[in-house]
Amino acid sequence: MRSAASLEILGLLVISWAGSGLAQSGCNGNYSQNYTASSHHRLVLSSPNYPRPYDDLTDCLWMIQTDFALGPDFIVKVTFDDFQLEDGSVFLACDFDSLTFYDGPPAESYSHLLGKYCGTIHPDVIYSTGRYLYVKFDSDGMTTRRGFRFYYQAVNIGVVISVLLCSY
Ligand SMILES: [Ca+2]
Repeated sequence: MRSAASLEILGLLVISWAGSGLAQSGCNGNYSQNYTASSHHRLVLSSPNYPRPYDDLTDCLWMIQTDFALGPDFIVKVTFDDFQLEDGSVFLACDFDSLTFYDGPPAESYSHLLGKYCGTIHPDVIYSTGRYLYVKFDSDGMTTRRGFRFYYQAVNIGVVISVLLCSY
């Protein structure tokens, strides 16, 4: 169980690491990186080692934000391409390995859970409600799988709402 204080510390670490410009080399222990979502093309984010299995005791945290130049009307859209984690769905808790999405903005990111997934069950698409989306990947000390790969891009919220309304 994480306390609010430890989450705040984690948030500060995200901010400091995000500014450090580390190249992505996998997530051994704690690791973080921020990415900018473009409206022109989708970019890919995958688990460490993908498509080879991720390691035990991996703890990754990424921040995805829309390109600031796009302005406030753009949100982050995630589209799953591949998803295979250890299935630890005891009471749907995903206690073993998990991929979790949080809505921004940064200061409140961990209070806005969008979804936590494991096994092979996931939604097709995830949207943030604003410019920021946080992605957390955790694995425990035994049993690994292939991992995940998804695409992310910045999309206009007006277009998203139109599409969602038309789908009903
Ligand atoms: Ca595991």
